[in-house]
Amino acid sequence: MPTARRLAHEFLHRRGLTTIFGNPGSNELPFLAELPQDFRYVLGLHEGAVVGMADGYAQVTGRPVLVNLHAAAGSGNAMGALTNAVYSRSPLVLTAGQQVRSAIGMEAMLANVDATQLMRPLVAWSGEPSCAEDVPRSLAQAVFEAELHRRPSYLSVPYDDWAVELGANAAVTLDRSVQRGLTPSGAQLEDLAESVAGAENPALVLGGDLDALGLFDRAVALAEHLGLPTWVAPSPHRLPFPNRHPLFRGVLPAGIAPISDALTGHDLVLVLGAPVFRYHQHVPGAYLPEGTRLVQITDDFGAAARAPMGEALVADPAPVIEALLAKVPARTTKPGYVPNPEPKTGEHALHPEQVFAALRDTQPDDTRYVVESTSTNSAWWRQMDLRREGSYFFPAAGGLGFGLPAAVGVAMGSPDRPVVGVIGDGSANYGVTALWSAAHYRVPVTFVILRNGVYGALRWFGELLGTPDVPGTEIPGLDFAAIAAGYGVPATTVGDVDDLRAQLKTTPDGPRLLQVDTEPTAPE
Ligand code: TZD
Repeated sequence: MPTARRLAHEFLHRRGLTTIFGNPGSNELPFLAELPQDFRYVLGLHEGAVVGMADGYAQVTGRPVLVNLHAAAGSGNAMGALTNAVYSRSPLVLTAGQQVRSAIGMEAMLANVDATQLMRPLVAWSGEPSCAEDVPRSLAQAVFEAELHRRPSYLSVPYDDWAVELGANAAVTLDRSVQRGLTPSGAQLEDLAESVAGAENPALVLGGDLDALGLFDRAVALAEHLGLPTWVAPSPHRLPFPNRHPLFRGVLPAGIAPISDALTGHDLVLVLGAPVFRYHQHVPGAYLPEGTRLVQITDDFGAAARAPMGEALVADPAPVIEALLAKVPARTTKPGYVPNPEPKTGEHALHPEQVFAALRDTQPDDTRYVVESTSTNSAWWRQMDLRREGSYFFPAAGGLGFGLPAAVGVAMGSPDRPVVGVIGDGSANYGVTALWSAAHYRVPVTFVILRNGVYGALRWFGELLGTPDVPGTEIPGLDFAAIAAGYGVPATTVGDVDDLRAQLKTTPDGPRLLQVDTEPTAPE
């Protein structure tokens, strides 16, 4: 009879979950034993980096990814990074080893006490099999829950379960398949098409989901077909539309009143693949301008239910886009792209705009950028010209520690496209151990560290909140060239802009880090 371990490996193999990101401990070893040859175990040295790498990998492959964590301590370390994976809707299947069944109740070392409660607020589903016979079914459920909800799931397994031999029923799980398909009814699509065709001045707001679902080009087709002014929904973690397209109006500001101002004059706002809305700084006001109707299309039940205003249709955005293209008459639009403005220059160090202009001019058009630089937001959008799907990734919940590991995971999951991580000198510390994984697995990724010596975004926020005099916003004395060398990544501190451009034109076959001194700026 096959063991629970054998069936679990076979199930993961059949579902294509053969790349495992993890940091193991004693409780996990029995699961990892006898791992088939074609599995790849990617070791991260801290669980925040493990989840960040897995998140990046899941986002570019669009597939569920297995994450291997150590009991409660490893799960706790992973939790900050998990907040980002929840909002990026990454189907991570988190597994944690549990003490042997007889030792959980008496709280032996490494017992994960109340394991199913630990991650519950964050994950789509959290479980622990009630007996060894239920291990294969529970693992399958964890995978399917993550896929169906597009949200991480969590499974704790007592480690004495793995060697138990199971009966024929347990193997039936191997043949299961679970699919999703959320196409709206014909009447719902007709209604929507009529609303759009009948609107005088409609607008489009696009969310990161569209990019995640491979709908970047279809979103462009829709905006062009209807000639719609197009915004990206606030706090974007991905870019669903080319940012220099003539119909692009920018990223919506993340405050209630400013969004209302930006949407003034539109009688219909169609929101595709985004929450309504992911606000950040609290700027109170009316949710929508007078006379504006908002219709949200999302496959995320929670996002539809919790929106404070508007109508929602829970559906996959793809059939909705195709129906609008087919049913609503075309309007003419101008082709071409809007040129970038001249970059601002710094006095004592490079202005971030000079760095971004250098990236734009030197890196291939299909480069994927993983960005975790919080005060350079407006400089970024002024200088970048991103025209391809899957070009931009940002921590979806604003939790720092995503950028550096996610850049590694993105590069591992998509070896056919160049990857650049643009990371602030504050942000880089939260996921810094991913440098070791990049070096160890020779992942071709360029990290550009913007060293401005401060928590720039917090200074800006301090002004906004009327609390400019807060402590703890200066971080002098960090040397990421030295830190990177310690983890095995070749690194250079760049001098002037010509030096930066010259460095960026070279293409190493492994990871490298460029440290650039930059002037502090404000995100808006
Ligand atoms: N801790 C975590 C896990 N996430 C956070 N978002 C913060 C703390 C708070 N925080 C921000 O929201 S931005 C920021 C912090 C500390 C400063 C980041 O500094 P940086 O970038 O050098 O990376 P800028 O461009 O100087 O802001």
